[in-house]
Amino acid sequence: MISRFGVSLDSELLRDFDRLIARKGYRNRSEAIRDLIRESLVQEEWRGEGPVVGVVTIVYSHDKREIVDALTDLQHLHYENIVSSMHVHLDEENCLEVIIVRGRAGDVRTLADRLISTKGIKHGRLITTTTGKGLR
Ligand code: NI
Repeated sequence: MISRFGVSLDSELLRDFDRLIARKGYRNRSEAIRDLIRESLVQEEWRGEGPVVGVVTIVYSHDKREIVDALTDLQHLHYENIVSSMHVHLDEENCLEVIIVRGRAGDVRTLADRLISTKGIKHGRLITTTTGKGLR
């Protein structure tokens, strides 16, 4: 079932919004607003106790063996929160690791923080997404 509702807002804000959604390729405001609402709901899931899914990306130099060891230890310690991981050799020196994580938001965030804060990591990021359950 579809519900319709009206939204009142500043015309300059609406103009900026229309420009933004056109650039992103949305066909209409409704699609863009639906995605904004879903994004808020997903971020709310991450504040709750329910299960979440995320992706951790880390870039580091494999020359530093202690980083590789520390990352492996961490992933074995938290194997219950790790679905899968992929390692890409970016060049002679740099590695990209992509780790799919799931579980309770707090546990997953703690694991991501520990991976990203491992000494020697050049760049790390947690992408917060959803199991899709309960999201329309
Ligand atoms: Ni590598």
